[in-house]
Amino acid sequence: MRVLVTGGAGFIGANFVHQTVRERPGARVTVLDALTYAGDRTSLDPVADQVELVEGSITDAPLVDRLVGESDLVVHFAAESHNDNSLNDPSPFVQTNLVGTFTLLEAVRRHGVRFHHISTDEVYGDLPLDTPERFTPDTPYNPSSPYSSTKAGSDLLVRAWVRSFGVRATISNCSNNYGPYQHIEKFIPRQVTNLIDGVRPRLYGAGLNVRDWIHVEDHNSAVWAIIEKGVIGETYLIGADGETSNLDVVRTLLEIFGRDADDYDHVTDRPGHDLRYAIDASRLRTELGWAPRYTDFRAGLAATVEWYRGHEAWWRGAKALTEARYAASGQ
Ligand code: NAD
Ligand code: TDX
Repeated sequence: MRVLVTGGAGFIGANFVHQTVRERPGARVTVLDALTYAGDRTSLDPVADQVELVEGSITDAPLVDRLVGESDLVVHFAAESHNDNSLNDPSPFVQTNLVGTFTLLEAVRRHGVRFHHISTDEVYGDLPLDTPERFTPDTPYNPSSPYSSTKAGSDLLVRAWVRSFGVRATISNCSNNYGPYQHIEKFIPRQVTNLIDGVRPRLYGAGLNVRDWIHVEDHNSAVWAIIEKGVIGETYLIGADGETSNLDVVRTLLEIFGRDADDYDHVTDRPGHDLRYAIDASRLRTELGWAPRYTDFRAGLAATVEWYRGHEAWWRGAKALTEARYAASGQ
């Protein structure tokens, strides 16, 4: 099977390519990635001789048409993915997340190619802190940020292309991922690399916001379950019952690093900061028989810390610039 992976030099996409090469020897993988600040070709080094990397944008219609025409399946990870960046400059989010997804949909429509769209639980907005309520595929869309609204728009484009044009597509909306190769602008790798540098972790606001953490390997095994067993036109929520407050994440990291439990700082909160995300993934478990393997969050965090300790060359070059950008926003 010829698989085109968009955004395969980013965090989740690169881990997806590694997992696919490892577990599906029959798959021939091509990556289409614009290698923005968030993409890194070295993330594909471990599989470089088994994967073709095409540097280019998903908004480049002729390039997309050619690559889609040579594929049996498109798995679409490429996106502008960081909420804080979307608050500073929404423009690339509209281009990549909306126009890029539209460009891919038109190509899979022309060529009749199977499409899987990777999306986020943030399309549903947020939940109160103190309820048992969780997101389901029936939760109304209510995105908060330029990032989540462009992801919501991209999901709706996929749904319309399925209904109006018969495109063979599925959608997954996943909760917060952690693991190797995540850009150090994101919460967990930012604090891990701060702690490696002896810098105190930085919590937005009071740190009470809750995220539903899932290991990236579990996200990607769920994506394959949907590709292989999912129903065309359906939306699947991916989550692993990992609800944790940001403060508790920081406390666990401090404990892993042998630092004092109060060794962190509160910084300026994110405007419009979503309070809580929580996924009900029962459909994925009951209908598709999927289950997560990384159920011990502390062990997963400790392994992630070890990965960043062992791969300083991968992240060091971006650290000063990333922190300078945060400093400009008081974060
Ligand atoms: P990332 O920012 O680490 O990687 C994005 C990749 O897309 C990068 O390699 C970048 O170079 C590439 N890219 C950006 N614009 C492009 C363009 N115009 N053309 C081609 N490539 C382009 O993001 P990630 O965290 O790996 O997220 C991947 C996908 O998963 C996104 O669609 C995101 O919305 C979704 N998602 C992420 C999370 C999470 O916790 N990180 C959770 C749920 C869903
Ligand atoms: O330094 C920080 N301090 C802090 O308290 C940073 C960078 C973040 N935070 C908070 C904000 C959030 O409550 O930590 C939480 C996680 O922040 P991010 O890593 O920026 O993730 P989030 O905004 O929740 O979005 C992530 O999960 C859903 C991904 O970036 C999205 O791509 C995905 O769709």
